Amino acid sequence: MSGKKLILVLGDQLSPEISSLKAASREVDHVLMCEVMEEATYVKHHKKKIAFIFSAMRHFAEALGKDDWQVDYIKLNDRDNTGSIEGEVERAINRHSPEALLMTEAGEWRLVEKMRGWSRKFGLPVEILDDDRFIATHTEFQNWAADRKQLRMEFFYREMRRKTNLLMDGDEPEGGKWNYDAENRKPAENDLFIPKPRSFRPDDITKEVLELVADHFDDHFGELEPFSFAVTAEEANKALEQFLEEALPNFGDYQDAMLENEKFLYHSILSPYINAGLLNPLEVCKRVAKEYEKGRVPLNAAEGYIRQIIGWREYVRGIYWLKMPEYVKRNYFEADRKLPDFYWTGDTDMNCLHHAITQTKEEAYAHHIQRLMITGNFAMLAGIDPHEVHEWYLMVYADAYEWVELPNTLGMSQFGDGGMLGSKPYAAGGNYINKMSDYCGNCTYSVSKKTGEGACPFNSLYWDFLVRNRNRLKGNSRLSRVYNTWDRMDDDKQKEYRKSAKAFLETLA
Ligand code: FAD
Ligand code: DLZ
Ligand code: SF4
Repeated sequence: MSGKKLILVLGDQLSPEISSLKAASREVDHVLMCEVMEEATYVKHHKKKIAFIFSAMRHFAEALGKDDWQVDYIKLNDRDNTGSIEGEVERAINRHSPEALLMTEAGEWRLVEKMRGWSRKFGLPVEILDDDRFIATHTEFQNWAADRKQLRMEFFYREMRRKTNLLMDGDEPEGGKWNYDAENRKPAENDLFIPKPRSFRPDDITKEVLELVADHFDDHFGELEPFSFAVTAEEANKALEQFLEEALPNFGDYQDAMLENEKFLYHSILSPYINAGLLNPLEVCKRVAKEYEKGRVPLNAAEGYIRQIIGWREYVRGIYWLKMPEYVKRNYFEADRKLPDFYWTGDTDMNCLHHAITQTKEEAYAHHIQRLMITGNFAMLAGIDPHEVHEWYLMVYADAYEWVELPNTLGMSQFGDGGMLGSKPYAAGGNYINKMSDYCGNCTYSVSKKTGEGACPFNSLYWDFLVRNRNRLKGNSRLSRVYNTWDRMDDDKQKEYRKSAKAFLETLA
């Protein structure tokens, strides 16, 4: 395409190497970036998430301007802002009369669908380029998935290791094994030294955004301040450097651990930056591999971290584009209970849920095991409508975009797709939570009590979930031992479990 183009850059495409900018000319073309109500409210995102995106967008537009790009930046409160990306594209077309529109594919299906209609709507050629921040293209994932009965992450991950050559020793995986997860399940002790993630003081741009968000999104979930996110690539790189130095060596060992007073443990807290474009995922993995090569971190930490990015992250995106749009409607267990109010307040006597939700309100962050085994596990055991659960996760986390959030929530955590992502539901009673955390020691409920007054609700909900859904799960060989245990229980004990679960579920209504 030759002639003047309009380049649309979205709020999660904040990278100078994004494919749309690589294909554009800073002398001839115009870049459009816009803060719009529609994106901030199609679900009511956490206040911190909106502030992070808007501030990162403003800093990125400023950097592009300094780099001689011609940028139209539309602020949320600009007088003529139409409130939607489509409306802003139309206004920019009227201002600049471009001969074509150019953009990198949006991350979410709903926006891509809209963009597909723009050529007809605006009477212009529209070119949508692949998002090459990802390692696998849609076609590569489709080819990998074709003819496979089971789409297991582990096998896809090996392909990505070969493609990127990360932690490879010729054709073989470094150290002889592809996956060191078995070494990564240590519970954390309270006396461990745990570093704090890097935090950043708001500059004038961020301060202006914080005021804007306070004015316009007061009724959204979450606490806006204190706000300490990185909002530029330079700051995000500082956060990465600190993670590599201080937390990565222990990342593997304590990946599944939870501590009441440690919100971040040895996690990287880089997902908002990677997903928005401030950090490039492959570059992050190369830095991690280098730390291993230099002997500064053990293999289980480096491999575990790299697997999360080139394995899980790429794999969930592949599933999303393979299965949308019908994927979002899946509800394997036909669960229909409403999301309990305490998901919005954190106000519950269940100490594990209280902590995971309160920190989500404060930080727009919870780590993977909190998302999977506390809030996710509870929602599945209690039979909450997975669509409500999905919307909650999409709203409350600073790193949440549907392409990554939906397969993780509906698939991995709720088993709503019937087992595409996981070979069995991630269901667990109080014992698991007690083993991996220190939550139970300060809980009103007793984790060792199985039923009746004061018993940990996870214990009875676990069995109730399995029994309620037996017809749907009985063919799963990985659950046969669990069902055998249930069948060997005496009648009275079984009844007690069901009665306790029923009584508890009634309190949720
Ligand atoms: P670390 O533990 O330091 O992991 C390193 C990086 O690996 C992350 O930054 C992330 O980029 C990647 N990663 C790890 N696990 C996954 C995964 N399962 N899927 C994709 N990438 C992964 N992640 C999101 O980025 N956005 C979401 O909206 C999101 N929703 C989730 C919902 C549920 C129910 C669950 C169980 C997980 C979800 N995840 C999501 C995955 C994971 O929980 C987050 O990526 C992680 O907690 C981010 O924190 P971190 O950067 O400290 O991660
Ligand atoms: C998440 C988000 C928010 C809150 N606001 C904007 C915005 O005002 N303008 C914009 O271009 N992008 C925003 N985003 C990110 C988009 O929602 C994201 O690009 C799509 O969900 C596709 O992943
Ligand atoms: Fe959570 Fe049960 Fe432990 Fe309380 S006792 S913290 S409800 S697992």
